[in-house]
Amino acid sequence: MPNAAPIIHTSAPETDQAIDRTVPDFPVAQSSDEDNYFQTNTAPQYLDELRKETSEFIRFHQATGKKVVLVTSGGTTVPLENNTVRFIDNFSAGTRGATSAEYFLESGYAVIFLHREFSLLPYSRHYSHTTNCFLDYMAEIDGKIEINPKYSKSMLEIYQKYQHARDQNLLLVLPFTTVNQYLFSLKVISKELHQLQTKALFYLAAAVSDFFLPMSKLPEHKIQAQDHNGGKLVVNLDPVPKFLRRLVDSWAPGAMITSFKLETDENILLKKANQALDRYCHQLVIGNLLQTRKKEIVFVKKEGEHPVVWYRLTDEELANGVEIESLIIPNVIKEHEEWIRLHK
Ligand code: 9Z3
Repeated sequence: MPNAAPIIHTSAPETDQAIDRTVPDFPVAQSSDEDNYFQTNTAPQYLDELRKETSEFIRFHQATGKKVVLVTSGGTTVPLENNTVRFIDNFSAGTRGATSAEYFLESGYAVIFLHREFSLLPYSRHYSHTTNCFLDYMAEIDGKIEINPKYSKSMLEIYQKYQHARDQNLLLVLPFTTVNQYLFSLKVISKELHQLQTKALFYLAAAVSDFFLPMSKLPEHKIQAQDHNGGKLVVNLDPVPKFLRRLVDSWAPGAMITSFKLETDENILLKKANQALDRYCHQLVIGNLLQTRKKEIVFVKKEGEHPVVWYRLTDEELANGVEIESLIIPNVIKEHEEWIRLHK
């Protein structure tokens, strides 16, 4: 839950894991190999705590009988230094993930929300990253600070849903910052979710970097301008391993897996979505373009009567605040129900 004192924090680098660069012949990671990734990159120190929290949450919902969805959300950072001053990042604010989590909760799912720390959270998203400062939602009434009556009705509705999720232990909020933290967390959570078999759903909306600097190549300290040719910094990144393959065939076989495919060129979106399905053999790819992601998305499946279906909002719906996730989630849930039915 987004409670007052979360135990795990991810945004500060673990500097005591810095590698001694004076040791010669430090092995260079073969990052093309998925399994090798987890041997040559260091696990976050809090990983056991994350496993414990996940396992307790899943055990709790084995008893309630609820379906559990893992929603990943937000961008990942790629540190360029171990004591991280510089890093590569991407645009994602976590709107898709935070919004989707709310619709899943309202549809009766328990949600594990693995998100980029300080990106949008379910429910608080309505107030946290708007152009309003949170103080703009307040008003001084008779010498006391209160919610501005203009916002109080809508805020009460959101607050009640948020409290319901808290009271019923329906939302487990777990953070990551770097792509390395994301990958280790995904693996651990997936293996825990495996226990739920078909009742587990993966909804991978985080914008995960395709490139990273393996720990074996990461400089310990801030890169100095004079160390480089003419003050230029040339960054040579490795490909991030194709973790989806492992997720499908060994971390959580049995679960239904939905991934997102992001492109900026509409001419290649469907081809890339199909390629992902061929490569990883999971159940559903949701394609979207950066430019229109809040307005239209496409479901791409391998089989079935309608392997490609577009969902679109009209301009009027958009202007009235209708969210595309209100179309996405019921249809993902339909696919999940069908998945459970077929694998009984
Ligand atoms: C998405 O495509 C998400 O819908 C967005 C949401 C990141 C576009 P916002 O956070 O944006 O609401 O602003 N996520 C998946 C992106 C991704 O990295 N997919 C990988 C790929 O395309 C596969 S897992 O290769």
